[in-house]
Amino acid sequence: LPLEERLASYVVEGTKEGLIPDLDEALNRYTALEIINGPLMKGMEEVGRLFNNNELIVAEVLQSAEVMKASVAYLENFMEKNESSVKGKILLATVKGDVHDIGKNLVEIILANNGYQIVNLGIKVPPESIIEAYRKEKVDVIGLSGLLVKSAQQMVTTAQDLRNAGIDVPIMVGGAALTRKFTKNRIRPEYDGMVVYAKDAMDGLDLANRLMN
Ligand code: B1M
Repeated sequence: LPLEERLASYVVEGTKEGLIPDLDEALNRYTALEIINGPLMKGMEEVGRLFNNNELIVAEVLQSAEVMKASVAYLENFMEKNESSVKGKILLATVKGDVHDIGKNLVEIILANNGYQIVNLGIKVPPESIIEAYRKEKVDVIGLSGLLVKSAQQMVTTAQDLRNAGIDVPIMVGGAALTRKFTKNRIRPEYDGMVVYAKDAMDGLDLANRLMN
């Protein structure tokens, strides 16, 4: 198989045999982020498709997730770091009821490598915990991630709870179940501050930079 297809197949097969040498080879041709956004994401999309067709079980998807996480952890060492002074402090959380965190953690890496201080609250984070952390940490932006369809609705609830707590710092939302339209029509009306939608981690960085200026 060509290198790109081999990389995708590690994720699909959920195996790490030979992964690191192939990542090293890929690094001669692509940047770390291009490898993640290209072949590795392609593998994840295939996993999602197979899972949807009942051709994979959750345990197998977990193994794929492990490969993706290991790859991102390795590639992080090769990412450009912007050693500028701290641009701002951003809270990140996967919303209540949702365990998906690979995308959120990628957003953390990209932001942290580009001058942001990150408070990562992890997965299944209820609004109360976000409010508490906001008050303690005084972040500049609250970032919410979610991949399940129900997580989009949970973001609406979270925005309402934040507003009821008197919080109005910008919110950045992202994740596969979300769209720009849902963000605009359903989340934004429920919040007093700005609400922006990021389609991927680089878009998240771009938006964060704009929010801080
Ligand atoms: Co699940 N899962 N999963 N899963 N899983 C999906 C999301 C699904 C679409 C698969 C499918 O059926 N085709 C489907 C959702 C269906 C729906 O709601 N309509 C699904 C399901 C159903 C489930 C379970 C319910 C399965 C079950 O138990 N029966 C269960 C849910 C448990 C729960 O949350 N309560 C479940 C569990 C799991 C695993 C634990 C096995 C594993 C997650 C492991 C982990 O994250 N630690 C898993 C995985 C791996 C997936 C798929 C295959 C891949 C997700 C992923 O990591 N993508 C996924 C299908 C798919 O997306 N193709 C699927 C790679 C990642 C880098 O991309 O997260 O999209 P992503 O992040 C992107 C952007 O979205 C954006 O930037 C990132 C990259 O640049 N982004 C942000 C994300 N957050 C952002 C925040 C920002 C900015 C940008 O600012 C704050």
